[in-house]
Amino acid sequence: MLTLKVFAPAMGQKSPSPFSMKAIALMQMSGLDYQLKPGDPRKGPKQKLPVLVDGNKQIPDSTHILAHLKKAHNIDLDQELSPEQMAVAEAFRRMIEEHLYWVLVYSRWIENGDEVREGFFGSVPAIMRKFVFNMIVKKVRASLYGQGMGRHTPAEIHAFGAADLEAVSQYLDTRDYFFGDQPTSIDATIFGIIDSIIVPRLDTELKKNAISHQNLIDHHTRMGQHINIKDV
Ligand SMILES: N[C@@H](CCC(=O)N[C@@H](CS)C(=O)NCC(=O)O)C(=O)O
Repeated sequence: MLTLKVFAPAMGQKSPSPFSMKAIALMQMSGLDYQLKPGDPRKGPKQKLPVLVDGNKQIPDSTHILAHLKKAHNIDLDQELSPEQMAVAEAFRRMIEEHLYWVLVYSRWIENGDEVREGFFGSVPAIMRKFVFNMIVKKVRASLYGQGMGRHTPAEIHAFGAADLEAVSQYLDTRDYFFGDQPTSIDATIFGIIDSIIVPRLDTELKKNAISHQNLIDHHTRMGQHINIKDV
């Protein structure tokens, strides 16, 4: 039996991470039998989640999980794509996962710290909660600075988020899914990030921006129905 380890549900999401939501979408799209388990990133091979456990193998990273589905289970979610579409998908995936993701991190941990602290660490005794949260925020700030996003002003960061969402929305256009009427792995990536932007009850510029693109909201709803997210 396959096991997908993700962050436990929080802030209204099945898992409060775009990569975990993407991995859930990929597993649902694969049609394979699997169980979902809350994981601890510190115990994972790369200290991050999601991790797929397949027998005695651990596969960390949503990209490697996608590749594993193809290699080990002969399930290629992108088999209908042309080489050109594969290239476009790869470029959008990098933009979402290596750029837009950091705008999301900023909007959560830096701009909405109080809500995120209660949403993520509500079960931690109150006396410890601020301490644990402050320690993590320190690490998040350092990561944001190291990656580069954290060196910009709030207005600049909001503009980066708006431009990335605009690009996804423009390319998606009026199609049901990114490349037509059938979802592929890039739709799982888009689902993961949009879910993480719009589902938590946080008042962010990024969310305002996302919900101004009706085709992104419709895509999120459509993907949610396609993968039966309510039943996960
Ligand atoms: N490239 C990885 C990224 C996974 C990732 O960044 N996960 C974050 C949560 S969104 C994480 O586990 N962070 C824990 C930590 O950094 O301590 C993937 O695609 O799975």
